[in-house]
Amino acid sequence: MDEIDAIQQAAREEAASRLFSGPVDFLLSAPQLKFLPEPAVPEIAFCGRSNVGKSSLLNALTGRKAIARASVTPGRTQELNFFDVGRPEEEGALPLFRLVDMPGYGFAKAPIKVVDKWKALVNSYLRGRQVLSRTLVLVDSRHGLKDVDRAMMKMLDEAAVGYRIVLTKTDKIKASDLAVVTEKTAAEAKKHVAAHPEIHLTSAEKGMGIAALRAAVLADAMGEGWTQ
Ligand SMILES: Nc1nc2c(ncn2[C@@H]2O[C@H](COP(=O)(O)OP(=O)(O)OP(=O)(O)O)[C@@H](O)[C@H]2O)c(=O)[nH]1
Ligand SMILES: [Mg+2]
Repeated sequence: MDEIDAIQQAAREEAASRLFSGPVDFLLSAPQLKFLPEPAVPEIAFCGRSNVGKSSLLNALTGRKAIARASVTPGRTQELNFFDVGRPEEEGALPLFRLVDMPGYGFAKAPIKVVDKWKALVNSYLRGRQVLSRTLVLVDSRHGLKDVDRAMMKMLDEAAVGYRIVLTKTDKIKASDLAVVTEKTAAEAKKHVAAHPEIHLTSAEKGMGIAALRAAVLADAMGEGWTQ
């Protein structure tokens, strides 16, 4: 990154940080597709295996401790939860965009029927939602990509939904191991047409990578294009 890039990046992060520290409000929780909000503003969805840290990352990005419910028990988030970001002053005005916390996949402990219901809800939303701008695919940095993640990435490729791969819980892994998993993940991302080539390294716990991801999410929500 040269000096001008670094200055531009700092300015983007500053703008994103200001926006995210402004109004962020829980809108609604949709247990079925028919309860989705009107598709009125861009949406950014968080997906990944159960317990990977989706709700915690949403909290970290918005600087709120518990706007999204996180838990040590996998299967905590069971519905599509919508959060409004950037609510204007005027009554009834639409927010700038929405973040969508989703149930995790690959969770074997809930009854199979329940897991199938979550899967159908998440997949139909991801495949069919017109206002979905981008998706974040979260991957535990200690485990790297698993087959369920690859299946999700393939589905997003086919649905032409652009996504960013976000490695989570980087505070729990040695720097040398993190470098290896990042490189492997980047090599796989290159083979997926809808994957952004950059791999985001984050810790919701320690704040690593959060400012940069905030700026990326804002750019995605505003429809700034990227290609491989
Ligand atoms: N050390 C560390 N722990 C984390 C981090 N992010 C999440 N966790 C922990 O991981 C557990 C799961 O976090 P959640 O945010 O609930 O995960 P989720 O992906 O939303 O889980 P489901 O809703 O069940 O799919 C919680 O105990 C969090 O405190 C992180 O960056 N570092
Ligand atoms: Mg959750």
